[in-house]
Amino acid sequence: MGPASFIPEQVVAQHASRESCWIIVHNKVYDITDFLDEHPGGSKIILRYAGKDATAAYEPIHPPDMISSNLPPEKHIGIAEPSASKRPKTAEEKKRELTLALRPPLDEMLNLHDFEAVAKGVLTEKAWAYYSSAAEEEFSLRENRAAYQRVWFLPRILRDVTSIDPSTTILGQKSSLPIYISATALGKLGHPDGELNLTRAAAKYGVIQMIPTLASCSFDEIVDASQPNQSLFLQLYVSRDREVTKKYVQHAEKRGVKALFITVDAPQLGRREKDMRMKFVDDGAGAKVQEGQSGIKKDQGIARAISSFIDPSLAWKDIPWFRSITSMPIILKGVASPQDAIMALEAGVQGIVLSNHGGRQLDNSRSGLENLVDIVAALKTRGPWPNPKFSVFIDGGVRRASDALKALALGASAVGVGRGFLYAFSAYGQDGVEKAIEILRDEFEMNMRLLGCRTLGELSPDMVDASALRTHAGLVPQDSLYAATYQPLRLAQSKDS
Ligand code: PPY
Repeated sequence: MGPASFIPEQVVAQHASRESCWIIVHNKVYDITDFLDEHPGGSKIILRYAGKDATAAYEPIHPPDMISSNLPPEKHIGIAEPSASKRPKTAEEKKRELTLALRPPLDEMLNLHDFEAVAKGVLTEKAWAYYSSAAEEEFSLRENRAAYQRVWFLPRILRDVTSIDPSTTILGQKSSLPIYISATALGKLGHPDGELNLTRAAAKYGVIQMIPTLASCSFDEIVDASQPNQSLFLQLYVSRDREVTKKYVQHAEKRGVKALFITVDAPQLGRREKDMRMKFVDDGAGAKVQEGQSGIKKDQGIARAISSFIDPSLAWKDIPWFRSITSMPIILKGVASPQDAIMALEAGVQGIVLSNHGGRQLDNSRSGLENLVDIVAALKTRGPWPNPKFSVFIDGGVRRASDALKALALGASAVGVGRGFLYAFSAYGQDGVEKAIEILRDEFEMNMRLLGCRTLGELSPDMVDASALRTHAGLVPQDSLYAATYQPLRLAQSKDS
């Protein structure tokens, strides 16, 4: 193909079948007929865009160069020549523009819940469904927050708390706060700059970002956007093709990533029904075909549609292999029982994340906070505590510095915040993430001062009362900040209703 191969959109539109399937991505025309059956998300989803511009659907869920570097050059057909009349904006796009214009000024954001409320208004329905959804009844999602309401502080007084320092070291890397940005996928569903919003804000504030395997931006784009002294971690979904995983991990290490967080709680994706239900709403992006006629089944949800590469056979026996391919610290993300915590210690990894994957995997699994108490007790029976060679992290439901301080007092080394930052950039881009970090920093300063802790080293288990943590009977005050943004399940809709 020469640079002058301009293809009118009407010509692309003629290749809209399984026999000849062309799509436009980033103004380039590709013939993906032979690739249809190899697409990890299945051929059906691509066929919705046959003969059309697939950029909006492609962009949030694929690294930008994935199609161009995987398709052989002869399948790069040319450059799309846009038709004179551009597609009119959909009702949802118009609504989104309006809600973006009507966002409250950033300085009205007082806490991380506020970003969630704004994000809910500005995100597309699909993006909100994907980000906010959790598995089945969403019990674990709600429990992640509720658990924090069952731990109470016992502050100390008269300790000269003029200066407060919430900085720490996470896996040997300096961090201005005992919080890291946890991996959340598909950042471009929320904002055109996707995960780069996090990278840039993290650099400015000395916070560590965990890069997700399923980022919308490519791994290299994210690393290229980071500063030389900025620490990055990597979250890993292990592929069925171990060579792919090996290349990815070794490339990350070469590019300076400081730790590898292997996700171990997602051998199959949980049923996020809010996300799955979205597929019953025709977004107008695809051909107007009826289910059954085309074989297109619209019941997958975004996450399920792209998860088939994850290897369900991953097992303890694979840990030595990971050790052999990298010298980064290895952390298992998604540990939820004392037995597994001890097995991780004995397997020689450098840490664990107590997580139920933001309530998105096994519903009814306990919160990381509740597991923390039992797991710390179990680890204490097996060696020194705190153990400088084995870190315990937790994530899920963290929205306040006070949440993090409770976890730290109970033995966590640091705490991951995923959705909190995701909603911050969905609502306000990089500025939102910076504001969210500032809010947390101010909350740390105030809470530590009122607790009587000048440094995180002065926090101790006797500064919290966790005796109610095991109470699951709903004896907690109503969480109205949370309730205002929680979206209950809805009946399926048709486009016209
Ligand atoms: C999640 O959605 O919870 C994820 O961890 C990311 C993801 C996205 C799509 C497929 C599998 C996992």
